[in-house]
Amino acid sequence: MKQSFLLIGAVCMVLCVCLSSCKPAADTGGSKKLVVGFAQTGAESAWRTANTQSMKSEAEKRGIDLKFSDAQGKQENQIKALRSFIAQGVDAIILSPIVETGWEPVLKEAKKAGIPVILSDRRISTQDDSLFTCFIGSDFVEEGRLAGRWLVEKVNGKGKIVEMQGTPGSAPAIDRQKGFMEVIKASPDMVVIDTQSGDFRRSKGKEVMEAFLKKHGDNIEVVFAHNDDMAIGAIQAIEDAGKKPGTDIIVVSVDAIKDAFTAMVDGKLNCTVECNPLLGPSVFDAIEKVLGGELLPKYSYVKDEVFDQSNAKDVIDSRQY
Ligand code: GYE
Repeated sequence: MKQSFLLIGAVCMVLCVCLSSCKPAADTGGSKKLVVGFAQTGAESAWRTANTQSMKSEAEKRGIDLKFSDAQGKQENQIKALRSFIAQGVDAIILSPIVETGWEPVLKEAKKAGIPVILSDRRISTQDDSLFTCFIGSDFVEEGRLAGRWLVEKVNGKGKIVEMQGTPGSAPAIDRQKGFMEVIKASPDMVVIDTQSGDFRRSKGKEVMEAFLKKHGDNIEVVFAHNDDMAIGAIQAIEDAGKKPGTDIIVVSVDAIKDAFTAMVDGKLNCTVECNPLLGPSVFDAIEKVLGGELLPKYSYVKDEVFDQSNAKDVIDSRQY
């Protein structure tokens, strides 16, 4: 009798410990759904559309209630979204920060509320790393280096370059420029003759390229665009000016979206450095682990590849975005 009481007691204890420590993440059995807020930057590029899609479909697959907010390119909208997620008491927050700075106050509020914040895609600049749980995305400095290395080899260390930057103050714009400059500086005959932001948008890329062509004319030998959408806009402007993109002007960019592969197969884009937007699976893995009490590495980087006209045809059909 005494023994069976002890046994029942032990079973109860195990059950209680499990019920109190197993967070809803492990609870896929249909009781409480995990609620996650996602503060997305906007819909500025094909990369972004693929990223949103990856997050949404992965949440659906896992039965997670995803509260999605599109900030339409404005940091103030992202901050508002974060405050609303905190007020709703979500289990976790995913933030793709538009710019690097200005996040401390709202992240302190999330920390105080005990809500883990996963930075996805873009990092922030802060002295206090405890304000976010972890970062998952690409190494943008390395992407800039890869673009630079490919270009130096292509033009034999000599070329007049115009640079099309992404959103001012954003991690990918800052870091891709940094990595690219680091590499080309070693070749004194590689010169960036002008630089402008095209905000990661196709239409802006076209406008900026039109202005570059007006100002510098035949002097432009290379376009380095911080993303494919701007490069594709630039390609249109180059064609409108009666020149051959990919031949008269070398075009290099980042992201490796499907349209970039089409442009490479058509001979209009020379090279793209991959930046994988399909972050849904790793971000939700991280969330489930964090809510289950696991410690994660602070920074996890996705591995990216370089594609150019020599291999574009072989891989175009296998591209997922
Ligand atoms: O390269 C660009 C998008 O943050 C990596 O944002 C992302 C960048 C991507 O708009 O196309």
